[in-house]
Amino acid sequence: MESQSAHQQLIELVRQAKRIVALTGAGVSAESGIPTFRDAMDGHWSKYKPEQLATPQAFEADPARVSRWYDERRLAALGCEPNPGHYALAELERIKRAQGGSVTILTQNVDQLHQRAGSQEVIELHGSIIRWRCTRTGETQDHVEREPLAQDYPIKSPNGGLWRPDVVWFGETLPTRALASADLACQKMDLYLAIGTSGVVYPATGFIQFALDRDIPSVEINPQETPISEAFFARVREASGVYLPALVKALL
Ligand code: BJW
Repeated sequence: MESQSAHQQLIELVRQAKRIVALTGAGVSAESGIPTFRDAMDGHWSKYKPEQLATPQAFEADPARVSRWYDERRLAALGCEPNPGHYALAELERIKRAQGGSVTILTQNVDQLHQRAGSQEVIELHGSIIRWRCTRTGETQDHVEREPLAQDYPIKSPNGGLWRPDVVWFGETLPTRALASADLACQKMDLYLAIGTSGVVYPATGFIQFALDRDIPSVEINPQETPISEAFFARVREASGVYLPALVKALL
């Protein structure tokens, strides 16, 4: 979306839309200082691939390593603030709600920054890194404390289980309720946005098919091309923290 007229067209698309669905990914939090999922490894972790740690098999093989990685990422997320992209989406939701519409965020992010920015309709497709779950009972606990959860990992629960982050790993199914809510939102949407996601992970990346099947306009907002860029009606090659505030400002 290079030219001024294309930019104006997109503003009109958003202005006219009543029910917007925005799929978000790690790129939306990049400007908050949280590395994207596929860039997430540095220092001690540089010898691992994130895909190798984000699996039930990795947790089974080395629960200490996986728990430590997630606790470090939990602390990093808590130490970051929402950025102008998160706030713009929350503002867009307020605008659309005031007009009787909606903005539903389907987020693959586990950092809860959309909620902290004030977005109300946020569906966490891949869970939350702030919430941890007992492997034995399924009980969950929120951990907003800004100190490590343990000195020694893995973290044992009182009933003989282990605490693991309440996130969705590769090979695990997404929470049924989140998927059902996402499907419902997609069935009602009249504009689909995919923001800051590489578009390689299913089932989230498949939501574009809803838009294609129903001739609903769709926009990808990502500084980089993705494997599914061509499926979108329009593409914006800008950072979300720059583009979204400008878009929302243009609506006012
Ligand atoms: C910016 C920016 C800026 C940078 N502004 N943008 C073969 C074919 C099809 C499917 C499968 C298959 N084999 C296996 C599967 C299924 C599998 C899958 O999709 N695998 C693919 C890798 C092929 N999916 C699953 O297993 C899912 N479950 C499932 O399908 O259940 C049924 C089933 C079970 C068993 C077998 C088959 C089916 C579960 C997926 C769970 C994903 N979980 C993770 C980890 C969560 C916890 C954690 O954070 O550690 O979720 S993986 C990881 O990827 C994380 C992310 O949410 C997710 C998506 O990544 P995202 O957000 O797109 O981040 P990046 O880093 O990839 O991209 C960032 C983007 O931002 C880039 O494009 C940048 O350009 C951009 N960017 N700065 C805007 N400022």
